[in-house]
Amino acid sequence: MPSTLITVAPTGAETARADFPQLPTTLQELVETAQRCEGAGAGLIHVHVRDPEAGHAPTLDPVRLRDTVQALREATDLVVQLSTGGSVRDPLEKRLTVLDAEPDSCSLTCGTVNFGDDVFLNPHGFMSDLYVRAQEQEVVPEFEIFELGHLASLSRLIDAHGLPFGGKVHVDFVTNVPGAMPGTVEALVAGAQMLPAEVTSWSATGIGRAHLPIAAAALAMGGHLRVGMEDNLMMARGQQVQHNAELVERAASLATTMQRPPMSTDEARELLAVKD
Ligand code: KMH
Ligand code: ZN
Repeated sequence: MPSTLITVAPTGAETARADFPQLPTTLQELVETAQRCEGAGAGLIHVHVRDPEAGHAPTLDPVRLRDTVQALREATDLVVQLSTGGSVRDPLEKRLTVLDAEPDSCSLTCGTVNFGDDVFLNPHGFMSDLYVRAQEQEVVPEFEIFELGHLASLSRLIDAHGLPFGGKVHVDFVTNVPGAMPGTVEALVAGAQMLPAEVTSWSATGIGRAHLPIAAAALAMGGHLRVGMEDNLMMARGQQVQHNAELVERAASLATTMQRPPMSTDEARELLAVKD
């Protein structure tokens, strides 16, 4: 029976801790979150680090990043993926240094995109540098697709530099960001039909109210799942998420019902070909 990679994105860079106190932002909370989510069926954790001494703001501080990777490795078997997207205010040069923390995987967004009232910058030169650095530093990228044209940028990167470290190509559709690709079945089907031939697996997430319908559509289409408070803060209308494990549990239950049970962390490592 084919299984499902469940990625949890527990924190993100956009939600303020002051507005949502259950958001995990300290290292201790992140580790506890990772352990519970692993128990609930997650195979990979997508991490944005916060600085509790600076109002829980997003940070790319190299020591915090390295400590976070190490703590998650010691406490769980999850594939540890660091965000190189950071927040919309992080400089490109600093985003490249995320790889120095030696995560298993890193996100690599395949183009600039409108991001609510902001712009999330990913010019071609930056993507190229990140792609090559990830190859050199033996980190497996996950290609974030916020717009269908990002798939053409991914092809351009593969054509120019060859396959990523490990030889697999995993794509994640991030749908329903205000101003970008909508969180609709039609958009997801269009994306899946346009995937470059080199792609070996894909997952999808829907921001906000697209979270559940995109998960259901992705499962039906043979894709994998990403869930978490980075993308969605509500279980249902009027019912806030209290812990990321609730979203992982719901995803695992849905996947099991669809005869695609959650994959183990070993299977996740094999799927993505992360370094041993
Ligand atoms: N925080 C967004 C600006 C990623 O992690 O690579 C970018 C983002 C994507 O979350
Ligand atoms: Zn992210």
